[in-house]
Amino acid sequence: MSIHARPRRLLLVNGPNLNLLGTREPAIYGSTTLADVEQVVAVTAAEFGYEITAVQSNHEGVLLDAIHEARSSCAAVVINPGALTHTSVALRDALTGVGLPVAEVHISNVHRREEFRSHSFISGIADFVVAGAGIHGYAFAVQQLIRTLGEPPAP
Ligand code: CA2
Repeated sequence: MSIHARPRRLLLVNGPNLNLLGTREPAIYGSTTLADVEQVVAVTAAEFGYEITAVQSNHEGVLLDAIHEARSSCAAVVINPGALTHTSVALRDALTGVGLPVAEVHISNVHRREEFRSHSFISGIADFVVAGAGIHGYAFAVQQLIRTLGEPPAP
């Protein structure tokens, strides 16, 4: 049992191309921007007394490094891995490696789109998955993660 208190901070990870939110494909991803997403997550976390560290990158290694750093600085991870969802064993291994609770979020309903989007390398190690709820999915993910942080681990 660690003597250190768990940090009241969440890591928000957005993967490749999510910096384009609000600029194209509004029928799929809506018209809100990445800044809106980060704001929603920060406000929701603040309601529970949590702060956030937000990272978006189009480079997989940057995301891996941010996840590794979260091991000591954050209590849980909210991640929309973008297309890396469907390709990245490295991202899955990084999340498993740090051992923090993980919420996987997708803005669109990946199961109603091309078949290749239905497979996720992340879902099998995530605590839960939210898909198709737009950016509200991020707010739900924060609420649910913080709820479970207050509970003892499942047997
Ligand atoms: O639905 C999601 O949140 C996704 O993670 C978004 C990824 C996609 O590859 C996943 O299958 C599902 C793509 C993010 C790209 O976002 C854009 C936003 C606006 C314009 C172009 C891309």
